[in-house]
Parts: sequence; C-alpha cells; structure tokens
Amino acid sequence: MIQRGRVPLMTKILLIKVPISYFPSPKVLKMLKEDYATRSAFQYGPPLALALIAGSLKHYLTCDFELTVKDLNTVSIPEKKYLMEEYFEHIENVFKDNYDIVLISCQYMFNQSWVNYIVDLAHKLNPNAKIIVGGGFSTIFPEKAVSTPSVDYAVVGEGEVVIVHIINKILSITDSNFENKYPFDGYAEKLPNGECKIVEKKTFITDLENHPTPDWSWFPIDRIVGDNADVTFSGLPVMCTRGCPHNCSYCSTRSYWGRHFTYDPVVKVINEILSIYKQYGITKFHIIDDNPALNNKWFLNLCKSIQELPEEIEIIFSNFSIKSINSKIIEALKNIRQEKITIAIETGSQEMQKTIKKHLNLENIKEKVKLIRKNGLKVHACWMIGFPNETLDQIKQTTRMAIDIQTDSIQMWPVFPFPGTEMYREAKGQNLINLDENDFDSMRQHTPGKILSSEWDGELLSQIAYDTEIEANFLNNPAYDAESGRQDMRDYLKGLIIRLPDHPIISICLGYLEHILDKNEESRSSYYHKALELLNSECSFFKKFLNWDFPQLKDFESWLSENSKIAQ
Ligand code: B12
Ligand code: SF4
Repeated sequence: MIQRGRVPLMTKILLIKVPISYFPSPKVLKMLKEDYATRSAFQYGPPLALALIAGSLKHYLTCDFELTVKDLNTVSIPEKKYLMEEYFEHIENVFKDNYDIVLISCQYMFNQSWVNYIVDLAHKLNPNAKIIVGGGFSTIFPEKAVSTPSVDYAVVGEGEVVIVHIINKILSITDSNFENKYPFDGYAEKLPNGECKIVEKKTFITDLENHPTPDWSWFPIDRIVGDNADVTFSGLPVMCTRGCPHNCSYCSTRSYWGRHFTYDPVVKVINEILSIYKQYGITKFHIIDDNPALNNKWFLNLCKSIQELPEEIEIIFSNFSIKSINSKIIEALKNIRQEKITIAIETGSQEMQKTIKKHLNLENIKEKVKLIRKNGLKVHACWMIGFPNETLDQIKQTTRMAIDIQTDSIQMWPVFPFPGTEMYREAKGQNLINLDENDFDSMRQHTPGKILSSEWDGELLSQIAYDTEIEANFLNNPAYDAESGRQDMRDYLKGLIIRLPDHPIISICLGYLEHILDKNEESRSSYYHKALELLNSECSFFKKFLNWDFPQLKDFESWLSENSKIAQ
C-alpha cells in the first residue's frame, strides 16, 4: 500500500558523480590553468554507481519524478578540452535547473574535497534541496559526512535500497510493500535539531534476481563508442556478485557489500550484457567483481554462457581470489578468451599471511601460478609491503617471492591503512598510524608513510617496491625464456615506450631484444642511444640499475664499451 504526504507534483532529482581525482588546491589550479580537466587528471571509467542508483529509483520510486544524471568526470563535459575555469562554470550550470533532491556520489575517500565543493554549490544554487551523499567517504565516515553543513543524509555502502527509503521519507511517502521487503538501514541522518542519527548497516541485498539492472540510458554513449569517441575505454563495468566471505584485514569491501556472498542469476548477467550490446553497440565489458569465481559452479555456468555470446563481445575480469582458481576454472577462462588473470597474493611471508588474515598457503600458490601459466594464461600478481609490525626480513621474503614465482607482471605497493578496515583499527590502537582523518586528499594508496615502523619508512618502502617492479616486470621476467615470449615482450615494450618515453630501462630492454631477436644493430643502437641520453640527464634516478646483473644491462654495457667515444 502506498500513502503520500504533501508530495510536489513533480520531484526534480539530480544524481551526480564527483571526479575521481584530487580536488585542485588554489596553487595547483594556478599551475594547471591550461587544460586541467583532460584525461590525465580525470581517470575515466563509466560510473556503475550512477547506473545502479538510477535503475533502482526508476524501478522503485512511486512518486512522479524527473531524474537528471551527470558524471562530472570527462564524459559529461561538452568540449574535448577546456580551461579549469570553464570546468567550474560547467559544474555551476548543472545546478541551473533547480532541483528538489541532490544525490552526490563519490567513489574514493580522497575525492571528498570535491563532495564538499559540490555540496556548497548545490546549497547555494538550490537552497531548498535535500542533499544526500553516498560512496567512499560516507561509507567509512557516515557521521563526519552528515555533519558537513547542508548535507541531510549520508549513505553507508550498497545504496540502491536505502536511497529509495530516504527519498520516500523526504517526500512523506509510505510504501509498505517496499518497507516490508527491504529494511531501512545503513545511513546517517541530520535531525532538525542538528544532531546526527546513525542507523548501522545490517542488511544487504540478497535477492539480486529481483532488482533492476543498471540504467545507462542517460549516459553519453557516443563519447566512448563510434566516430565521436574521445576517451580510452576499457569496458563498460558489470558487477555480477556482491560481498566476500574472506576476512583480509586490510580490505574495506565488507563495509560496502557485507560478508554474505551473493550473485546474479547467470541469465540476468548475460541479458544485461546483450541488451547493452544490442542497444548501444558496446562490445567491451569489464567485470569488476572482487571475487567472481568464489562459487565455482555458478562461475563455470557464467563462462559457458559467455562462450555463447557473439564473438565480437569481449569480457575482461578485474580480479580473482587465487583460492578459487583450479584447473576447471582455468580451462573455462581460456574458453572465454581470457589472456591474463590478476591475483592478489600480497605477502610472501607465511607469518604475515596469517597476521593479515589472508591465509594463503604460499607453497600451494606457487603451484597454482605454475598451473595457470602452463595452461597458457598470463598471471598478474599484486603485492603489498609495509604492513603494521612487518619486519624488513618479512618484506624481503615478499620481494623474493614476487621475483622467484615468475609471474608475467607484478604491481607492488606500500600498504596504505584504509580507515574502516580491521588493520587500520588495530594499528591505530598501537599508535602506528600517521593519518589525519580530516585530510581526505591523503587517503589514497599513493601516499606513503602512513604506517609507522622503527625499521622502515614510506620512502624506503616506495623504493623497494619500485626496484622490485623493475626487476620482475622488465629484467627478470619469464617472457625472456622463450622466443615467442621475447617477441611478445618487445611488442608490449614498444607500446609502453609511447606512454613512458623517458624510461631508460624500457629503452635498454628494447635495444637488447632487437639485438637477440633480429640482430638488428641499427635499432639496438638507436634504443641504446636514447637510454644513454636519458641516463646522462641531470640526476637520473635510473643510474643505480646499471650495476645490476642482468643480460639486458650487460648487453648495454658491452655496447657502451664498443662505442666508448659516444659513452664519454
Ligand atoms: C573498478 C575499481 C577501480 C578502477 C576504477 C575504474 C573507474 N574509473 O571507475 C581502478 C582500477 C582505476 C581503481 C583504482 C583504485 N582503487 Co578501486 N576499486 C574498483 C572496484 C573493484 C569497483 C568499483 C566499482 O565500480 N564498484 C561498483 C559500484 C557500484 O560501487 P560503488 O561506487 O561503491 O557504489 C555503490 C555504493 O558505494 C553506493 N553509492 C555510491 N555512490 C552513491 C551515491 C548515493 C547518493 C547513494 C545513495 C549511494 C551511493 O551505492 C552504489 C551501489 O550500491 C572497487 C571494489 C568494489 N567492489 O566496489 C575498488 C575500490 C573502490 N577501490 C579502492 C581503492 C583503494 C583504489 C585505489 C586508491 C587503489 C590504488 N591502488 O591506488 C585506486 C584509486 C584510483 C584513482 N582514481 O586514483 C577501494 C576504495 C576504498 C575507499 N574507501 O576509498 C575499493 C572499495 C576496493 C577495496 N576493497 O578497498 N579501482
Ligand atoms: S581482499 Fe579480496 S579476498 Fe580479501 S576480503 Fe577483500 S575482497 Fe575478499
């Protein structure tokens, strides 16, 4: 049964996503006056949160409403290039329409300064609008988020259900069907007396089959496909599963999606992909799930159905928990033309595996990596160093394993203690955290030095991580072991050097590969000349790598002595 209070004839709702970049400080603004909002400043990705929330509002709201959806990342900008002032002008223009309700989505905690800016603007331009924030910061700090002047509600994690409850409450609509089916929890509300009421998140969506698929109808699809496309597009995001039953202490996924693992019916996922493909001509899809193969049987069915999709549809998976990988899954992944799988091992210390509650058996992992590679799939491994109380010796075990296990590529990061995680709480209790919870801009993995140790600091960790990446990705990579691997490596590096032209190690590896693959001395010389030029540039950080003992560097050294005049 639906009851209505004094509902406006037409409720105007704005759903807006803030940029997934830092908010530029006045100093940065001055420096970046020209062309700030280009691809490099705004990492582009179609915003699934907006599509899910839009789908839910259209499906569940019973009032008359007009929904406007805007992604403030590149895709909603009318011009290809613009000045920063124009960008702010563009944002102001969004609020010209005068909305009754403004919903603000923010993906990462470090985007929170953007949220504050948009909240102020929304309030200034639409003073009567109710303002609701959701996403990164409000999930972890709901009380702080709702305490911000002019914010009325802050949503914790998964937002499709709670936002319907909140809008119904604002409009005094009682929808008992919806209320009986879905509890109203996981939010913070600013009460009329200014106090904050927190309702803990206890329930998560478990009946995905009954919920609407994401609504992309508002999305300017022609910016990513067709003749007018102007952004690099790595696939439209699709999320098929939610929640993770594992307990890794550094991970914040539980705060968003809970621990109960739930999945869409395979047929629903396939229909979602097919309808986007048919309607918009999109052929690339990116499955962003944290742990898609957790239920092996469901995943094998999904792969079987993916195999039946039209050939031109390309599906890429983000991550896999290595615990869920076995020979059947590997076979299924091969059948759906996956070339690479990404796994997070994180630490090469068995003791640390226990401390961070990852609980991977490292011997077992080595065997699995071998099995995946033997079956012709590439492995990208993720590693972390600098957990609270981690010793330098344990860090060494990780760097050793990252090299020895011979995956096709790696990424290694100093650990960032994300608020909202068990690791953060424990380390804070031990006074090992060096983070100001109001300094949103620093809440990002790229900011080292947030965990304190007597054995290491952020700078040392960054250096160890970088050196290990250079060794594993370029110098001591299994690709060099076979002719076909060397050719693949050369093709890959030729692509990479366009993006990283000032990286002498890439030039050295390319020179070496030209030499051993084709005996192409001219090309070898040209790459080595370039490397030499870069190494001779003022304070080249890369000089230290020349002392390392790898065939690529030896070949460069022998070219240098053959060409000693140039070298001088
Ligand atoms: C894909 C992804 C990426 C892609 C992003 C591509 C893109 N442009 O979107 C890439 C690889 C670039 C990436 C990078 C990083 N990522 Co990331 N990423 C993800 C991942 C796997 C999926 C994100 C996503 O689309 N989720 C689906 C959408 C629907 O979820 P959502 O945005 O949270 O929205 C829901 C709710 O939050 C809420 N909601 C959101 N907005 C709103 C608004 C309103 C009004 C309401 C009511 C509700 C609401 O409702 C939505 C639907 O339920 C998540 C993990 C996950 N499973 O969510 C991590 C995650 C978001 N990433 C994370 C991190 C830490 C990072 C990095 C910082 C890591 C790093 N190595 O540096 C970088 C930073 C990127 C940058 N800009 O510099 C953390 C965020 C932690 C935090 N609290 O800030 C997450 C949660 C992973 C984790 N387990 O810790 N990431
Ligand atoms: S890191 Fe991955 S496996 Fe561990 S809890 Fe988070 S989502 Fe689950």
